[in-house]
Amino acid sequence: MIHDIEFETMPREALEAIQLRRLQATLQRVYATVPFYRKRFDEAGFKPADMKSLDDLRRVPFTTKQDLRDNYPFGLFAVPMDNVVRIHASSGTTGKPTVVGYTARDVNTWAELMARSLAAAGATRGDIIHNAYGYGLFTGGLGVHYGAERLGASVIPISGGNTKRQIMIMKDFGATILTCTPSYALHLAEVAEEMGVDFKDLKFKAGIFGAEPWSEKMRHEIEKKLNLDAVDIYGLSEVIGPGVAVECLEAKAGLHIFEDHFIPEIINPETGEVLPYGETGELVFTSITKEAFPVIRYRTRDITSLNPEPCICGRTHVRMNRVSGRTDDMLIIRGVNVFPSQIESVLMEIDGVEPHYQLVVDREGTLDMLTVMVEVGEKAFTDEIKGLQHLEKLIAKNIKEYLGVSAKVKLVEPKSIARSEGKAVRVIDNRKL
Ligand code: DLL
Repeated sequence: MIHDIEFETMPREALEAIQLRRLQATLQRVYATVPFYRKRFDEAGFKPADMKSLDDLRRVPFTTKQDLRDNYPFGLFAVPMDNVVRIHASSGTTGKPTVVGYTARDVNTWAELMARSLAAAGATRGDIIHNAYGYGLFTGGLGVHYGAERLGASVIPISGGNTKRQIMIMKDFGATILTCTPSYALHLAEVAEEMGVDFKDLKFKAGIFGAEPWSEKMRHEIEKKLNLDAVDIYGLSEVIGPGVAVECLEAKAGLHIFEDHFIPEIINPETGEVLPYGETGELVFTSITKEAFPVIRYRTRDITSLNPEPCICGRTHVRMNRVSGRTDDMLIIRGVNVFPSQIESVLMEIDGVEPHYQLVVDREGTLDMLTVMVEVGEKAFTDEIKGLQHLEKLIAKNIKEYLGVSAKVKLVEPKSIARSEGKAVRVIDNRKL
């Protein structure tokens, strides 16, 4: 289902004309109202009036997470606080959170984009949406909530946690769409099984999962265990929250970026050079309709590539491939670059291994040690020791073979790795670097 036929299927030429107009207006506005941007542009010798074609965007300086931190909390807002009606923040792992603001019009834009996203996964006004993204400063809960109401669906604002109660409610209320992180979806499946509830007896048709990286294998696992179609949704607080990009149910092959609101670029994270379609690098966004907190060439640190091929669903917006990791997620283990998602792909190829894992990095003397803790299914765990040792060896061998790094593998009991209600914690780095 396409929520906004006019904009989501707009011919590229018309779309680009709108992008340029909106981009010019945004640059003028931030230059006039945000001292940080004025200074940055001046230093780079860039004037908003220089923006003559979309290609000129590459002349504009980048904005980084550090810039946001330096202007904590409200320094990059482009409107007076009188016009700000909502504030969210993303929890940083270290230090202060990143703070973002919305005007009434921004909240309206966001609701529209989330309505588009839910519709892309097949949701209609007849659906009951069980929304298990956390409500609060995190954008997941309220983002989905406003989109669901905009669509006219019934939304259950269950938020995260109290998992047994969630299972009871989804069953009794007959929810048809599930929204939560992919790791929490798997946890819901696990708890349902313990309670003797079979997802086949529930009414879910689709789930809209995001806020953390997940793999194609994990999609199949979720679809099988929860008996629904699983689509990927992407977003980040700095850009607006969830609803920056979403997969369509028809193709489930990459996420359409809502390009009438955000201009994506892929850059080489080392040099800042813009890369052509298809090449993998760091995703950069410029918002072109936001009022309170516009972002100009914001470096997301997310790694992906863009796919301009037309899609069977009819949307003309470019697709981004799954995010495979973040530039700051990368572990360097004895000189080898390792992304958690690469370990996940190796694990998911092996029978008997569950999609619950954690990477622990320690430093012994001057040597980095990577330990991969991974759960095995009940059946494998009750097997004899020999079988388990064989499995450990096989995992270590595959990691070495595919990633070129030696890891200690520790098989752990089913359900022994902490479950998360929101984003899963995949890496524990004990090195004091
Ligand atoms: O996670 C917004 C969101 C909520 C997206 C609900 C989707 C669903 P932040 O807390 O600011 O915002 O975290 C943003 O999460 O830069 C990515 O690294 C990661 N991320 C978000 N969606 C995906 C996804 C929300 N589908 C950061 N795949 C981003 C992989 C994702 N990573």
